[in-house]
Amino acid sequence: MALQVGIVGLSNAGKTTLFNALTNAGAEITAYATVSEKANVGMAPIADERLPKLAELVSARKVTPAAVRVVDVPGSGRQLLGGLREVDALLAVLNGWAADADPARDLETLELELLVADRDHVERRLERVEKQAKSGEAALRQEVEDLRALLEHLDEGRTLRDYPRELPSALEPLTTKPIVAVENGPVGVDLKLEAELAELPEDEAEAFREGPSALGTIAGRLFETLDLLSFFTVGDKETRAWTLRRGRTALDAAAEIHTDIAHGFIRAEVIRWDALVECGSHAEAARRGLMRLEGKAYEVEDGDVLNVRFSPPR
Ligand SMILES: Nc1nc2c(ncn2[C@@H]2O[C@H](COP(=O)(O)OP(=O)(O)OP(=O)(O)O)[C@@H](O)[C@H]2O)c(=O)[nH]1
Ligand SMILES: [Mg+2]
Repeated sequence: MALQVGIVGLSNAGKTTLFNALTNAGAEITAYATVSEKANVGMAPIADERLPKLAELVSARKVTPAAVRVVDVPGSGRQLLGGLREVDALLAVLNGWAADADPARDLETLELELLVADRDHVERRLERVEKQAKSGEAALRQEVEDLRALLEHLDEGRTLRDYPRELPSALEPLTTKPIVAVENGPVGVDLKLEAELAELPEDEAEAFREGPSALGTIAGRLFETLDLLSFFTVGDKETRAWTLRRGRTALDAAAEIHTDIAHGFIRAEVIRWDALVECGSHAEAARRGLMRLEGKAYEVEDGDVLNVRFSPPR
């Protein structure tokens, strides 16, 4: 399951512009607040300069970067924000380009809107569970009590993050998700330019930029915030980058590739990407004794090239 990121921001902050820059999906940008309630959903490839080097080794016919699923909802209304409850992280776009821009103030306003949306979410859940609890089931009665205590906490002007107890497990709050703030404008990231560059071939876009791609920087901050790493699978049919949470195992990595591969997992051949590039081929790497055989519990490291041996399903 690909990682999911939700774009949030006040009306007209540049959310859809960021969505287009990340996904090159060409969603409609308007100078007025969007009236449609349709979310934009797309895949954003994560650039990784190690990938083409690995692909070259095997003359891969297909090169597939890792990708995150990006969801962009118009405005910041409560119902709309509900569409973001399943994402892993939030990207907050702050207007830094308008004449009266005040990104710090906007971030505060946005955080407040997220909190209000979460309070609504808790209240609605409470109403629903109160009805169900009439059946007398103990677990439900307990949840009603927990939700009431939480609502009281929020109504004292406090946040979900500083709630001293564990949150009821059925909740899907927004304000406890990791949040990466992106200032849209001359000081932060020029998203309008990035969205235009996304439509150009990579080498032409590169020539326009002075430093590293702003989107690369955003992806880097997401990786840091979510504690992610990249691993690779290298083959002549397809060479591909994947993302995984730090601390996960070879078995988790296998499941990321395909559930059948995880089910039939026997061993993983592992080599660091730069060692493989230096050797020039898997055969040479094996000859030099640089390919390790690892089991299911092996903790995958950033830059690992994995080849999972598995018994196919019968
Ligand atoms: N000058 C300038 N204008 C920008 C920039 N980013 C976005 N805009 C403009 O701001 C307007 C709104 O951009 P959108 O990306 O549609 O904003 P949004 O946050 O998706 O808006 P809603 O979905 O309506 O909430 C458009 O007219 C954009 O062209 C920027 O970096 N500089
Ligand atoms: Mg929009």
